[in-house]
Amino acid sequence: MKNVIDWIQQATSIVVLTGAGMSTESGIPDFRSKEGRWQQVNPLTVATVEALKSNYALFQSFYRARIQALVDVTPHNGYYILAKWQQQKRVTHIATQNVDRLHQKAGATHVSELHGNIETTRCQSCGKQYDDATRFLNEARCTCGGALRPNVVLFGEYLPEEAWEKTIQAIRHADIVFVIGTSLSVYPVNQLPSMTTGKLIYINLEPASNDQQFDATFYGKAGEILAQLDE
Ligand code: BV8
Ligand code: ZN
Repeated sequence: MKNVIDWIQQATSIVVLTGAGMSTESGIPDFRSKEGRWQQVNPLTVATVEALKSNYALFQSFYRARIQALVDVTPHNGYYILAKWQQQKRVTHIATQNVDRLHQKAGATHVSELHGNIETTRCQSCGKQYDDATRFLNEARCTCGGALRPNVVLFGEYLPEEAWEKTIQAIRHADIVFVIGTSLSVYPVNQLPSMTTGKLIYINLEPASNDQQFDATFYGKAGEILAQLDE
């Protein structure tokens, strides 16, 4: 712990990469833990373009429930610590696989949303963008008649290019990369940690199969460990 606090104090460019485990302390379940979403539902039946096309009602109800569950959710203290480090210019880049926008709600700016977000919507047919989810929740159809969908990256889809490129650049130039609350099982984000020449730090409730690459590992709750590091 003390070593890592020294590294943080000396660093000039810290990059943060988060996953669903960063949001469980705010009450949002993750995907692959015991209580994770993918224990109840097979992602291929709800989070693919094939799912959208073959069973739109199921696709819509899956995402509707997640959008509605976000209404009363607020960021926990760990999110505020990361936003503060960003304001202090210690953190130079935040990238997330989460679609919940909790980093932004805690005051972080310029967050690279590698898997998109669930608050905005687009048309699967014409690509028209809607800046909230109202029309997706109520009418489900675009003005063109096409099916609406959240602006998330479904399995089999490409990641948003700008967010991806910016994150790679930031990671290459980082002194420290924090990887927080992710099982590192989803490609291509799981390729990012190995791209740094800086120190690599992992904060997660449990070990991951590919965590030998880290210079320091903290197994526990992200909010609690970030509070200890923020001394
Ligand atoms: C792509 C948005 C190029 C939507 C998500 C076979 C078939 C089909 C596809 C593939 C295949 N094999 C490989 C693939 C590629 C696939 C992939 O990697 N699949 C894996 C799962 C096998 N990847 C893709 O399809 C990607 N695109 O490859 O494009 C391409 C294109 C065409 C053809 C070929 C190639 C796109 C992936 C994006 C998918 N969309 N999200 C939505 O949210 O509905 S990803 C999905 O996993 C989740 O949604 C989440 O965003 C993401 C990452 O998960 P994690 O964040 O890591 O969450 P997880 O639950 O796994 O882990 C949480 C961890 O936190 C746990 O370890 C837990 O212990 C810990 N934790 C819990 N609480 C705490 C905590 N830690 C600390 N503190 C706590 N309090
Ligand atoms: Zn349309």
